[in-house]
Amino acid sequence: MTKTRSALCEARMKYQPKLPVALRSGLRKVVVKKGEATQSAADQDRIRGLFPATYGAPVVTFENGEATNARPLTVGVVLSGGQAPGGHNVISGIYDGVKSADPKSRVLGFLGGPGGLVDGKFREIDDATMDLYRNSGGFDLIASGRTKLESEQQFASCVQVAKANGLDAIVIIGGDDSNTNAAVLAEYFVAKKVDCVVVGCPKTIDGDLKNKYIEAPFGFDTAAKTYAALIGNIARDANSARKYWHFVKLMGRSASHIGLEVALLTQPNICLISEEVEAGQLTLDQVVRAMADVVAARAEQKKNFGVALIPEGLIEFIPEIKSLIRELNDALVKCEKDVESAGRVDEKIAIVSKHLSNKSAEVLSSLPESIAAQLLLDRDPHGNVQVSLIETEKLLIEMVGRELKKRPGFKGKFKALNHFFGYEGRCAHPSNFDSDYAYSLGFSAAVLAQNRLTGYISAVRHLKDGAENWVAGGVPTSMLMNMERRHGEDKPVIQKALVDLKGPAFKVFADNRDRWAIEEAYLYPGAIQYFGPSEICDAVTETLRLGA
Ligand code: FBP
Repeated sequence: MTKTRSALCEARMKYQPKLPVALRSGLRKVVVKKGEATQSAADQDRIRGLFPATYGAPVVTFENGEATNARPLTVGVVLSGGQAPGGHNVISGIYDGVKSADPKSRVLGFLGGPGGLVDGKFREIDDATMDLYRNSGGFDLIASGRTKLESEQQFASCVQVAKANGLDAIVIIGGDDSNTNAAVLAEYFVAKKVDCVVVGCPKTIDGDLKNKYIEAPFGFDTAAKTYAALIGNIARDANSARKYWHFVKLMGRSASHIGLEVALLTQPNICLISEEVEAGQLTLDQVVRAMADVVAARAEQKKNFGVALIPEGLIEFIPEIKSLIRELNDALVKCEKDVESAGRVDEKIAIVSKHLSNKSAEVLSSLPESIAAQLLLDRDPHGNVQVSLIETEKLLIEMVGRELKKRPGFKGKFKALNHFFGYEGRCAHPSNFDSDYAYSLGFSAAVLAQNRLTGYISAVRHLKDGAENWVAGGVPTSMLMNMERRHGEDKPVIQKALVDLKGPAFKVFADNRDRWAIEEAYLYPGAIQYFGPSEICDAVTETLRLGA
């Protein structure tokens, strides 16, 4: 007979995630301590106006004490946006949390993301089902989706669903856009006097959902370590065969946190950091010339090989392309249908260019057709360019190749292979860190639910100090917000945390990259280890370790 589960799946189902001390005795032994009042990341007056009921609430932390409000809770759970390792552990944390308050508590998993909540489609999770998914990767227990909650009809349906199922709380597990959804829904429920709290949990492999209180989203640790394992293997192959350059695009929609973390773990010859490109106002040509300089310098030493990391979001950070995308977002709203119905890419470019400034129209037509076509593709439901579909790694190989041909002094060879690592890491078995952290976030969400704290996002702090020192609590989601232009309109959204160019992680990278460019200083981190010495199995990301 064939197996139904791998040996690792079997073993991971038995792993008991670690919790912060305050949560270890269950919800009946947790009380809430209120801290300082908060304000939004920017645009305070506008955000306060949009979130009158939930704006400015205090940060809360959880401590041991006798809870007087323990009762059976019915909690609805939604997995939203891109997959991230640890999603099932948030659900098991919520499940164990509410059951510790009262075994009659129920957890309903809404199917396929926020759309499942709107449509009232769910599966009730029981012990046997939950046990099968503990510490597993993926979101397949209930699946995810990217529906944006924005219409009155959608909100009214959520009210119906919450009332019909007696929901005490809805937990939305998601990234910046999904937690924005959660905050908007929380505000709507208060306005409509619906007795159901809405809380969020910070998820995204991109690593960009963080602030002073949310030190990292779950999933970043495992995804970065998975890519680092693959890139370490590629670096060793490059160093053995000594004939290929490997250009690797790494997922992470905007910020370059994944690229930076993976660079610290593997020490490649080149790693572009989008935030630095933007800060230096570099043009695409300047980026290409800098890459070609490294290829040429290595070729002088007869090293016609290397590894270059390219963050997925790079294209959006090159100033001229950033302005182009901003203009395109507005322009496409005006001529979407005509662009769609035009057959050839040059026709599409001609149509949209009528709505662009001369400069942006020029930039658009200067790009290879395949890239221009990708920039004209549909935005996701939140108005984001789908950067994972833009083949920046191929564009750069082509442009670096052309640049080297123009250099009479270049006597080396440039044979380059392209890779894109994204989906390879999003559903990996969560590392011990992500298993523990996601479980703790879920448990904290259950505490927020028990204490009727709506409009909050679950937060666990002091992450680099080991679970015994973690501090659990929550922060008002409005605290993370600012106004941004989406689909041609100003919208409240969670501000993305970009790589801090003055931070310690970037400094270590910047201090060492010239040496990494020329030497083969590669580190080979290998696959994530789940069993063995704690310094290997429980290691946090370099980003956290260095305090970035
Ligand atoms: P979230 O922000 O929803 O966590 O998604 C992250 C991400 O993995 C990005 O890194 C990537 O650009 C995007 O999702 C790809 O999503 P999709 O597969 O839906 O196109």
